[in-house]
Formats: sequence, C-alpha cells, structure tokens
Amino acid sequence: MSSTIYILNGPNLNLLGKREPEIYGHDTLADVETSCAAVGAPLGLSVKLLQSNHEGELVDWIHEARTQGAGIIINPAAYSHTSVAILDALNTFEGPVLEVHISNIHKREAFRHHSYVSARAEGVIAGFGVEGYALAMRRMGTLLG
Ligand code: DHK
Repeated sequence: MSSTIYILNGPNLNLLGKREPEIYGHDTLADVETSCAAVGAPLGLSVKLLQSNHEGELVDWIHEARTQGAGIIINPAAYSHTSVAILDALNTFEGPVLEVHISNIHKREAFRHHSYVSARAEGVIAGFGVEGYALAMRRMGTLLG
C-alpha cells in the first residue's frame, strides 16, 4: 500500500494559473497534482492535494494527516507570514514537513520574508515556480525511504 503525502495549499491558490501569472505562472493546482502524482508513483507515494482559503480548515487537514499522512508538503500562501495556528498544528505532526513557495518570497516585499512554518519544516523551497512541489515530492521519497 502506498503512503499518502498531503499537499496543502493556502488562500488564493485556487486561482493558481489565473492569478498574477507573471509571479505564479500559468500552471494550475490540477497540474501540480498530476506532476506530484507522477513523481510519487515510483517512490510508492500517493498524493492528497487540498486547498482552502480558511485557516481553520488547513489546521483540520493537518490534524487528519496525523493519522492518515506519511508527510506534509505545504504552501501556506499568505498564512506563511501570519499563522501561529498552522505552525502549532504542524508541530503535532510527527512525519516530515516540507514548505513550498512558488515565488521567491525573499525577493519580494519585506512582510513576505518571514514564515512561521519554516520553524517546523525540514526544508523550504522558494522561487522554483510550481516545479517546487515536484522537487518536494522527490525529497519526501528520500526522507521516508
Ligand atoms: C503565495 C502567496 O499567496 C503569497 O501570499 C506568499 C506564496 C507567497 C508563494 O510564493 O507560493 O507570500
């Protein structure tokens, strides 16, 4: 049986592909799911990709992953910079956590430079576009291998 990787996405990422494509690109979350599933299959990893515009729903999915997920890849989007609740939830999860930002948050406004989630993540990918998710899947294979 394959292990499940939760790929959690925060606010406004439902608009990925349509929203500010000069920053976030033209690929959609459906494209991300397809590429991550392709990377995961030979590694024995399946993906459960979820997106919410609501902080509490992301917290609930992290709690679900405690019993049903082997690892979490999370792009908390704007909640990266504000959410102690998401950090606290991730601290209850025992498996690996990898943080992804599509854009290079360090090249952007100063308020995007700090992420609460980075205090928990085993690794952080920023500025690799949506390819960052697939790279994080590959790393999950190593961490869980
Ligand atoms: C996505 C967002 O929506 C922003 O709020 C973050 C992140 C950056 C990204 O690069 O994926 O600041």
